[in-house]
Amino acid sequence: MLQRATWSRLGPRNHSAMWNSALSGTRIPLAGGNEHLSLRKRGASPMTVPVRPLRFYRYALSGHSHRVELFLSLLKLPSEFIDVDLAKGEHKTPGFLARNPFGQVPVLEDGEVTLADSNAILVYLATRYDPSGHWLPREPVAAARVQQWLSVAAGPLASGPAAARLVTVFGAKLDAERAKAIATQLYTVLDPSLAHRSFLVGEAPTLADVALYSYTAHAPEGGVSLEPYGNVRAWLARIEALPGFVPMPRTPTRFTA
Ligand SMILES: N[C@@H](CCC(=O)N[C@@H](CS)C(=O)NCC(=O)O)C(=O)O
Repeated sequence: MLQRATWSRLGPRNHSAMWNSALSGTRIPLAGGNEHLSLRKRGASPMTVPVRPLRFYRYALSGHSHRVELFLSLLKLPSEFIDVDLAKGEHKTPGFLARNPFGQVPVLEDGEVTLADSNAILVYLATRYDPSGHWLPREPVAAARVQQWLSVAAGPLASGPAAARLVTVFGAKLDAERAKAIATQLYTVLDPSLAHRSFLVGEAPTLADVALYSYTAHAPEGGVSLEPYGNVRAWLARIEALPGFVPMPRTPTRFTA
């Protein structure tokens, strides 16, 4: 049986001066110095909220699910969570396969729209429900940079730290050493790229940060230590300080780095 948990995050929260300036159309400098993200002015695009709560099919210990859960919370969108028990194979039942033929969580339903794939869902939510425009900037270079990191999330993040954690937490029969080597390569690139900017695509958080957060924060559960990567750890802390941040549950494992 799919378990349902009603969950809703509505109501005003304190926004930092940066977010207020973002909402009012301030130009936020991006990495590299010469590029700027022109944020849409308040009211320039319709501020839409779902007619009814979004239905979110997830597995609580899945980083792919968590990145969507995190973004729903950051956007304060009313949502209903439906827990899919992967251990019991609920993701391979006809009912679930009708929602996602790949038989994977997460899946989002918004009225008549059904979407699978975490990054696709992030893009949908940002495009539809983020009036500020900063989570998925339209400025060409910034948009391309966000996409670049989404590809990293679907590539080395999945085959590196996420795969290493699958081995230690879920007993997956994967090559743990290879996964850890990919993770090391990834964080060796990621760490210096965060040396001179607050977030992956500049001074404002974007979908890039949401997509890379969950499996990076939980990399030590897979035996991937973040100790050598001070910039990465500082970036994780900045994401955790965002209004609306929600963590993914930690999984105790004897392999934790
Ligand atoms: N590309 C997909 C990957 C999702 C994924 O790997 N989901 C895992 C849980 S983290 C899953 O459902 N695995 C079950 C399976 O593949 O059978 C996404 O980004 O949503």
